[in-house]
Amino acid sequence: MEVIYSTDHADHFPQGEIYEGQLIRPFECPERWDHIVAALGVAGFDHRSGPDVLDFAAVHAVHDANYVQFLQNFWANWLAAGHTGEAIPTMFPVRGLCHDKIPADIDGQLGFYALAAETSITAGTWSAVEASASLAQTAQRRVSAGASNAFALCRPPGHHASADQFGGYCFLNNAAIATQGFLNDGAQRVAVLDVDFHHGNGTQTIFYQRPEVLFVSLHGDPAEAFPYFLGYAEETGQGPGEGTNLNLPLPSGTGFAQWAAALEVGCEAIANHRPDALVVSLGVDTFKDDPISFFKLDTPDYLRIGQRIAALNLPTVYVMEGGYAVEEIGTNTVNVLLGHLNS
Ligand code: OKP
Ligand code: ZN
Repeated sequence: MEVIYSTDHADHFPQGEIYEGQLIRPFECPERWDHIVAALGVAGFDHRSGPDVLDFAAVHAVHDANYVQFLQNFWANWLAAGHTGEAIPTMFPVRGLCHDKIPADIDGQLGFYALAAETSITAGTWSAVEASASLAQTAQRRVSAGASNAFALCRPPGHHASADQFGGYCFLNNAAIATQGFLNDGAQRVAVLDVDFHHGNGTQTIFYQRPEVLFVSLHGDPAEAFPYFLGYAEETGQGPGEGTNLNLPLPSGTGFAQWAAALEVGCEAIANHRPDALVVSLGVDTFKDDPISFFKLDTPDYLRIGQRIAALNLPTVYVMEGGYAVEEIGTNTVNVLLGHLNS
């Protein structure tokens, strides 16, 4: 399995995350990447490449052009406004205080395009975000060109990013860009399987009305877990996309037996969709010791996840999402890939 990766991820290293009333060192940190690369090395994943230059065709097909421009130009505009610290949104268009007009002021824009306040924008954020998206696109193009599978070691992650919102550590939706890339390159139908602990609200909304993309997500029940306002089982798609969204929310304490039963339901739905390609939003924050999640998966379980996904027998792109038990993130991630290859 080819690994697509880039050291540019390190350009995004926010110093602060608002968490439980304090500004803490963010859970989504550069060392996550180091641990994954180290584990890939130990496991012999020696076929590694840098990304091709990002082609914005697929990006603009899933993201709002003004939003992309906002991200691209944000730091220059922030500095021009006289701000020097990293940018943390504090006010949002919410119930009763909501308009489609984009504020002229950069602070207003920051809130307009944000869905949560834990995600800072820094000087190097765009560089890392662009690189991260290019990894997903490069992996997709390798698979569209005939490879059976590929792993895009994305950082920052992407599945919370909607067409025009960042948050939950995400800016561009890497999995959605890969999915759209498959369609652009000739796939009739694509499935996205999101196994990150958190619901992939961004990916869901991007494809909610699109019948050719099936979105399946296993995640912590939104009544109890971020992103709180989406991810319920009753969300099944809309209009022409009705029936192509499958949410499998699970309760606190879910262990592998229960999680694997939900995976089985998800995999059957994927097989029924008859996709030409599969994109896996691979988060390993389902791990028992993850500091911000509440499932109880253990390291060997990740081998079985990869095996089950491989049994779908589809051209597959794995796109890295979350995982915050930093010491174990490498082994858990690599176990999914090893399970896939040794199924
Ligand atoms: C990103 B990914 C809840 C705090 C939630 C944000 C979590 C973002 C997860 N009390 N913080 O899906 O791994
Ligand atoms: Zn997550």
